[in-house]
Order: sequence, then C-alpha cells, then structure tokens
Amino acid sequence: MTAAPHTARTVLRTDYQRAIAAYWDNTHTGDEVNVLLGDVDELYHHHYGIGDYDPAVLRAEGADREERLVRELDRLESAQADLLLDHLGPIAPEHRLLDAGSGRGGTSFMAHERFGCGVDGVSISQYQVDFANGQAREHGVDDHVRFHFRNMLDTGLESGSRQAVWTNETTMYVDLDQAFAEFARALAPGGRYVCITGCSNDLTGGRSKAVSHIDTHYTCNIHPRSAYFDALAANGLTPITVTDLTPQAIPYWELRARSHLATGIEEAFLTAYKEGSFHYLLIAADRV
Ligand code: GPP
Ligand code: MG
Repeated sequence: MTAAPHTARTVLRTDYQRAIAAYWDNTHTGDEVNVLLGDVDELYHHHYGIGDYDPAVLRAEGADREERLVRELDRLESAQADLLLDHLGPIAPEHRLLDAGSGRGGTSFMAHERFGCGVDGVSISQYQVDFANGQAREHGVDDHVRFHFRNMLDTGLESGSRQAVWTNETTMYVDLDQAFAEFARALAPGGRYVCITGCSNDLTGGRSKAVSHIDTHYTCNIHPRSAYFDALAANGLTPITVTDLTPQAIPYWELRARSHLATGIEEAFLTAYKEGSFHYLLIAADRV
C-alpha cells in the first residue's frame, strides 16, 4: 500500500461515492437480514445466496421455523461465496488477494480459511472497514486479512501484487472501465479476476421496472451485460468462465420472500430474474 493519506476527502471523490458510503455506513441500524445470518457462523456477508433450499424449513413452525430459515439463508449465501472462491484458480499461502468492495469481510475470511493466503479488502464505508477489522482480530487472522478505507478504483496496492481479485456484488457501484483498469494493474500477469454480479439484459432493451426498483433500493447502478465484456476486453482481462447463475439464485429469493427476514426487495428480484430482464452472472477472467 502507498503511504498517501486515505481520508474521506481523498477516498470519496464524487457526490455519488459519498452517498453510497453514507448508505453502507448506516447499515448497522435495521440490518437484521445480514446481522442475523452472520451471527450463525461469524461470517457477515453482503451478497445473496445460490442453490436449492431444504423445503422442510418452511414446514417448521414458530421459533424453530425462524431459526431454520436464518440458517438456511446463511448456508445459501456461504455457498455463493464458496463458488466464487472455486474460480480463483490455484492459490498458495504466499499469494495475496484483493476483495474489492469487501463489506463486512465474509468472503475475505473464507478465502483465507481455504487458501491460507493474505487478503486485503477495500471499502469506502469506514463502518464496514472497522467492523471487518474487528472480525479479523476476533478470528485471530488480522496478520493475514486486512481491511482498508480505500476506493476500489484507486486501491494504492502495488502493481502486479495480486494473484487474484474479486468483486462479490459490488461492480454495480462503480464505472466498469475504471474498476477493471485498476484490477488489471493490481493483478500479476496470469492472475485471475472473478466477478459475481447482477446485470441487466441487453436483449430486452433498456432498464426494466424491476431492475430500476433494485437500483433505487440499494442506490446502485446496474450495468448491462455487454458492458462487462466490453470493459474486460478493453483492460486485458480475458474471460475463461461465464456462468449464468440466475436459475440457482431464484430459490434463495423465494425462500427469503417467505421468511420473516424479507426486506421488501424480494419480489423485484424474482420478477426481474423470471422475466429475463436481469441475470445473476459469474465471470472469471485472466489478466493476459
Ligand atoms: C447485497 O447486499 C448486495 C448489494 C446491495 C449490491 C446489489 C446487488 C445486486 C445483485 C443488484 P446486502 O446483503 O446488504 O443486501 P440485503 O440487506 O438486501 O441482504
Ligand atoms: Mg444480505
């Protein structure tokens, strides 16, 4: 990391960035869905889940039903992070990774646990950085997993220092060209970038009402599918795997919609995915 000071003035460069930092700085109030799920295994995520749920959970009643729903949603979110990590390629303990938009740190801790490697996470939310560094101390891994108040568009990491970089549902907050240029700079030649994202479908033309609803709910700016591949190609990142995870994402939203943890955004995701105006994609690309 560079010695340059990273203050709110240098890290948050636009009104939009200040607005999203404020949004995530305030998630510690009324954030039951993420905190209750995180409490299950001390891994706090800000992404969604994949895979089939156990239908028996919905047949349970009362407190048992609530507890089983929390555990099942958490299991699906961890399955999503595991799938992302499956695509990072061979990672050795001496490698260093970047979690771009690291939230409360869940995916970073899972990466360290799996590979024994170093991980740096960056977030423009000071609250998230402090929370995740507190978790690193609690897990006893703060010598390997560190979180920084930095902008993913300008991480300050040494060029070529990263064997892998990922974004777990964070690219809808940034300009893709700027982000991928920074990731390509930070990656070693032959390093891997993995992205899980929601993107709009160019084929349906323009932004659907459901996609606009999601954007408004999270103060984000969902990009069209084509924008990802244009920006990857423009920045020397060559896709090796592209998986449409949409069918695997729908059960999570169906279960969440029927749970006591629904936040009101569930129907927009279900509508967008089912009408085909929105895809949940995993993209893995090599820095060539
Ligand atoms: C989930 O965060 C992810 C985002 C808000 C980014 C937008 C993602 C898209 C695929 C459009 P969260 O876990 O804080 O959301 P929630 O509180 O709804 O679970
Ligand atoms: Mg969540």
